[in-house]
Amino acid sequence: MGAAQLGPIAKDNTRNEVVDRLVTLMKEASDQGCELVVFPELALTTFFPRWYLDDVPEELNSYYETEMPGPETQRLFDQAKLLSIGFYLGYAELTSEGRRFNTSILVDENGSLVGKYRKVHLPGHEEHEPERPFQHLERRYFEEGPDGFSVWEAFGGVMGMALCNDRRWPETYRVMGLQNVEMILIGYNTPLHYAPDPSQNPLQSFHNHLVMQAGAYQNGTWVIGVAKGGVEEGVDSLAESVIIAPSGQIVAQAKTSGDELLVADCDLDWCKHYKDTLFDFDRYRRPEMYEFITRQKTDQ
Ligand code: CDT
Repeated sequence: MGAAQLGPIAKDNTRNEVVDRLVTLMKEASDQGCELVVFPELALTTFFPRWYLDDVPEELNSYYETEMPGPETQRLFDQAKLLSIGFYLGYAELTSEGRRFNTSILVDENGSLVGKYRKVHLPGHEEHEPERPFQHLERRYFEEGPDGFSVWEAFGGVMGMALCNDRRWPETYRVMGLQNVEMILIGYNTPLHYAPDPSQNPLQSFHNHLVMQAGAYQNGTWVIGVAKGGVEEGVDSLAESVIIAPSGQIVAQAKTSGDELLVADCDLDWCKHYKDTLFDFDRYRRPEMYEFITRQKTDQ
């Protein structure tokens, strides 16, 4: 497995410049024997939800893909096929009906689409909040994904996808865990400054690993968390990409906040150690005790 962390993408970087970086990391992954390489969330552009762009709609639209592959991304699919390597890629999707999603895709070693995921948990806010040092307008620029968490049989196992904020919610992992997932791929963009409660700022790193390690262990699955990190357009974002085993242990971690490939040998049979023992769902789960979880959002 390769986890291809990206450093910042500037506002005026072209798609071609970004795809060059992705291809370089993909080739490196292939050279190191990877079968699958994971790129971050919104990996083709800068993290544009940091700006309120209602007065410049043509700029806003420029951040979305209307085709996948499109003219600039076809190269990535061709390269994958040439190298016989799969990939996960996050991007902003604009559908032919004009719907906007924060999306990821899983592509196999023949360059064919395995599955598509549209982000379920959209963080941030809908309206311009000028008092913030920067915006987090995912709730303005995207619709909540309507399809939930699926899994796909690919790469000799059961694969799942999620995006960034999803990783903080235990339901994300459990819904896929219940479908016997063996590897969950998660791209993220996490600013180090959290405006609604800056007391959380120094805990970003801790929380990042806490949730993904817990999700891996409690569901007996691999979790691959891949950042777009570093200072992007003045906003510092968490790096610390990781490959986490079903034991909850981190087996590889990024050392930089730039473009960096992490590699690990991920034996999917390791999942069985947890799925067939302590977390034997069939034997030990008590779903009738958990009805609150799907009946309501809160205790209201
Ligand atoms: N991209 C994304 O989902 N980022 C959020 C930032 C915190 S909410 C403003 C995250 O959960 O990491």
